[in-house]
Amino acid sequence: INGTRFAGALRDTVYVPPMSMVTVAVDAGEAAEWMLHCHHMPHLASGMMTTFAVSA
Ligand SMILES: [Cu+2]
Repeated sequence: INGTRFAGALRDTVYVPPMSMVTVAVDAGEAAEWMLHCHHMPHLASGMMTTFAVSA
């Protein structure tokens, strides 16, 4: 978060502090289209959701 690496368990959610940037390393496990989104419902409803494609 903000350029600082942190250790810990594998996770499927990351808290992003306001005005911060997070870089995520992903092992998708299989070629597919994956979704990522904000869990704050007003944000989700206003479009903070996208997909990314992993190809073999
Ligand atoms: Cu959000």
